[in-house]
Amino acid sequence: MDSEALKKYSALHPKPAGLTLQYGTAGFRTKAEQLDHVMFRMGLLAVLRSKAVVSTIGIMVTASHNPEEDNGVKLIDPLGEMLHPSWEEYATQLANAEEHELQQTITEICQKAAVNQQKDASVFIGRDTRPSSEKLSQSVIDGIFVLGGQYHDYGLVTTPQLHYVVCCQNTQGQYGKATLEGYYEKLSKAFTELIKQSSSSGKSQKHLKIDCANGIGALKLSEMEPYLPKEVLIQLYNDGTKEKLNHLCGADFVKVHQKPPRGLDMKPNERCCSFDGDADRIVYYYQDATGLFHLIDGDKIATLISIFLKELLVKVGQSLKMAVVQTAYANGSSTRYLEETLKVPVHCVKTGVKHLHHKAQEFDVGVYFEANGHGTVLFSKAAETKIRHLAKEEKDNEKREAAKVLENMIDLINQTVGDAVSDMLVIEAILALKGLTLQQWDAVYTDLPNRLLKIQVADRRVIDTTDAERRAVTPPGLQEKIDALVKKYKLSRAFVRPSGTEDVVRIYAEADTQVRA
Ligand code: 16G
Ligand code: ZN
Repeated sequence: MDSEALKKYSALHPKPAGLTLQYGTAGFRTKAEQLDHVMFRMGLLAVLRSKAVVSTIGIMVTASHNPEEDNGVKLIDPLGEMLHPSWEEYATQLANAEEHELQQTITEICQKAAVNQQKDASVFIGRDTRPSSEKLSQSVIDGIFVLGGQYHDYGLVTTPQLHYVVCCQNTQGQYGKATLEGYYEKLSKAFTELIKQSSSSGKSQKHLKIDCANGIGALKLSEMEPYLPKEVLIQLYNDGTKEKLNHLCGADFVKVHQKPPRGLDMKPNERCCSFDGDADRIVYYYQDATGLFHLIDGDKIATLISIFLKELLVKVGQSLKMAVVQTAYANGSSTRYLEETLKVPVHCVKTGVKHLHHKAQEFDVGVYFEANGHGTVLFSKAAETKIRHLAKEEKDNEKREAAKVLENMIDLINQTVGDAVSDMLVIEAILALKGLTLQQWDAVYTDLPNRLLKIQVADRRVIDTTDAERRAVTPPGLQEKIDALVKKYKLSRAFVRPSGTEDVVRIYAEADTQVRA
């Protein structure tokens, strides 16, 4: 390491005095103007991580659904997963080191994490459409450069696209080509194959209105459109040419406020969906004939996908183990439907994609979704091999056809992380194949009335939780009070948890009526 160069470059990206930040659930996230030094240093860290695991590492500049003035950064591990938890601490240390401690901090990380500094480093970079993202990604590049890492700047990409190309690169192309064309080709080919088999071809495919949150989703969907079959009619709204990112629109806005985004004119029973600012979340919705708004959230998406996959798995007749992973926020009706009607095991884990992803890896087919619309499906290597073999070799027609559908689902789903584009195509394919309308899908179960609030307290860390954040262990007496309240109402459930991304405590409650919730 050239310590003079490090000093010189670091001085160009000075840390504001007294500022400390933490690598949280979604990496670093705060006001964009506070992040320049963090970007430079995450460039450094990506090089170290790359040397440590001798693979390409991804680094994404985005603050997802947060306001346009914010920004953030997160690292992507070799197979497209979130950065390994053991390195989150190093990220925090490096971001908070004072200028004169920087070199020493790097040396310490190298020792603790057994980084062989002689190894080559390779980093893939991507960014969202925020005005601050371009300059911040240049700071990332400075960090990579000063430690002698190789890099490829993918420029404007969705978060899931960057996860995808990182995975492709590290699996020698087994997962696909590490380019955006490769991504579009793989997904559109699988999608085209799938909808070929739909009898209601054309009709139910028409008119999907997509609210792109004035973000990257609009750009990338436009790029993808030429690859998609002509029957797919998508109309993009909030494409970022007029309004601000995430402002009164996007998946988070729609989910939190349970109302349509601004800038999308909705007619009764039209199929609509919203992406978030970096296109890793999606929710569907429609307005019924009486003008009532119906949200179809991540829980309903998980249910639709599970119904579809379960039918196929039964048809192929292999004993492949399927499960659904949710968080405490999953509506009680969805859990009950999955367990009792569909007879699929459900597991509850802590909030945050890494926890869901990790749990879902335990099954042959692991479906995971957060209620907020982030989710995907993971297929084990063994399951994938079996399915691909059956799709080719199976003599029984029905079994073989079912295996082919599963094979195309495997290719259509972005298994590295939740992906609004991929999830949208999965949902559209399932609706077409099953000939379902949004209303029919919505009617699979009825959500329990619920309420989600946040409050600011002096110190949110006094609340500690257990049982996948469903019970508070501290402060003493809190859980007993919640239990006493919950006992009074039918079908009720409630929990409090400290947020991992904001200085607030979140309170969730559901019950048989809205008033009781
Ligand atoms: C982050 C998480 C998301 C989670 C949310 C909860 C990732 C990539 N994103 O956005 O999964 O739902 O935080 O935030 O893990 P909270 O802890 O503030 O409730
Ligand atoms: Zn996002």
